[in-house]
Amino acid sequence: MSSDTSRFPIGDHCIVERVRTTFDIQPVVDMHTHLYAPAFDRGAEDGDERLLLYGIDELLAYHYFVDEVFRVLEPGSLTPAAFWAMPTPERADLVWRNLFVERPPVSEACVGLIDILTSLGLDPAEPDLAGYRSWFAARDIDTHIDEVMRLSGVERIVMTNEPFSDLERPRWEAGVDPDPRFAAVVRVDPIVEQWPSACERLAAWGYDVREDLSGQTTAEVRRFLDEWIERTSPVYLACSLSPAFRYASDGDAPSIVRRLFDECLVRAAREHGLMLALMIGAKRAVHPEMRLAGDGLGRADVDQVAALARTHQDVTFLITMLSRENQHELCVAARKFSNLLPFGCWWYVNTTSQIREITRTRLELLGTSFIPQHSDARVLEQLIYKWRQSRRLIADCVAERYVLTEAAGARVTDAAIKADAERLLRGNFVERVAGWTAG
Ligand code: FIX
Ligand code: ZN
Repeated sequence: MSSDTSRFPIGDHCIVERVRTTFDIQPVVDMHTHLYAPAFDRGAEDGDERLLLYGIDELLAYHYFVDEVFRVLEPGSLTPAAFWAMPTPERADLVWRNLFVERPPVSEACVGLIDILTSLGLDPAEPDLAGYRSWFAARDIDTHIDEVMRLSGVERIVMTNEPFSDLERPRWEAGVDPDPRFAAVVRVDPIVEQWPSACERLAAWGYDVREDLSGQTTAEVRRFLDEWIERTSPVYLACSLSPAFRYASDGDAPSIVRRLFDECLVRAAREHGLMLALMIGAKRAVHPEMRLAGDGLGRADVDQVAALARTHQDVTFLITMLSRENQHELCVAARKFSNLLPFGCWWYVNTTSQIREITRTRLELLGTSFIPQHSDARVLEQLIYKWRQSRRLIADCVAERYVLTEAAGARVTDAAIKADAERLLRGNFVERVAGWTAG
């Protein structure tokens, strides 16, 4: 057996190939992305902001590369303001030159982009973007979506739909044709994270709400949620929360946040038979000038998650946390409360080393009763590299467990491997979505 413990005990055990092959072909339901069905951009004119992002310029404009390119530019040679003033193609050229031409691509996002180009049959060593641009420009978007979903083995793409987004809300209000390849989610961070400003906007939209939650406020917030659930038919409700999230009460009186959860978000989830996804740990705008690239992370308090699960044991909470330090605690909380469903290796822990560490911990503590991954893709073609990488890492972690299972004397059949791949890559999610249609 190899001495390299990073491969312990997987080695070249025959079961490894059976597991890898099974996971490679298992259709995936990607339960958290920022992708949109093309119908959201129907009627958009040239120059209009698009919701569905795809193609080489958007791939290189991805906020992960913004962080990384500023680290290699000559200090002071470019301010974030000057960077954002550049048109997208110019920003893409800058990223390509600095992160791919002038040095080998090494980071997760950089290697991922190379995987995308080669998977699409393109030479990843072009000195500039002209060739890629004409290739993508020739693609029909619906055919391209189907091809990317085929290459990534994604059966259905779950969107992140934001009623508080001034770009997205009008598209819904104008009417969006459903697309069976995409499922909706109602995402309402502002209600919890920026209640005062959310309250003002709800009031402006005609809801009788007050910042102190007096009067009909929580009933009106429920009406807002009910209307968006009616409009979008979401597969779950979602909210991201800062590391400082507190569900506890302030003394005897429940806090504003607690009432917004108990009387609005959780009640809406319960009454509509939906899961509530909480994405916890993002410190928004730690470097505001970097815009979407300016978010950081912090360690959150898993006791707050446990308190929610304990108070509402009839509601399933999908939970993902951004801090590496929260991952083991979340697994233990999920052992205590079966209505906690850990999902994904989110954002800054969506890296080779962290996916391996987190998935190993989850398998050791939770068996196969969790959702190992989502892509968080913001640009369509990212599905290709994110799922190729995660399938293999998850498969190898599962294979490690099977090797130990068999070493202890049990046998793991091909049917059992297939069943585990199905539950991990789609079943643990879709079986908790009432009326799930496979697209
Ligand atoms: O809150 C979220 O859904 C995060 O995933 C995003 O805000 C973040 O920008 C992202 O796309 C990370 O991968
Ligand atoms: Zn996301």
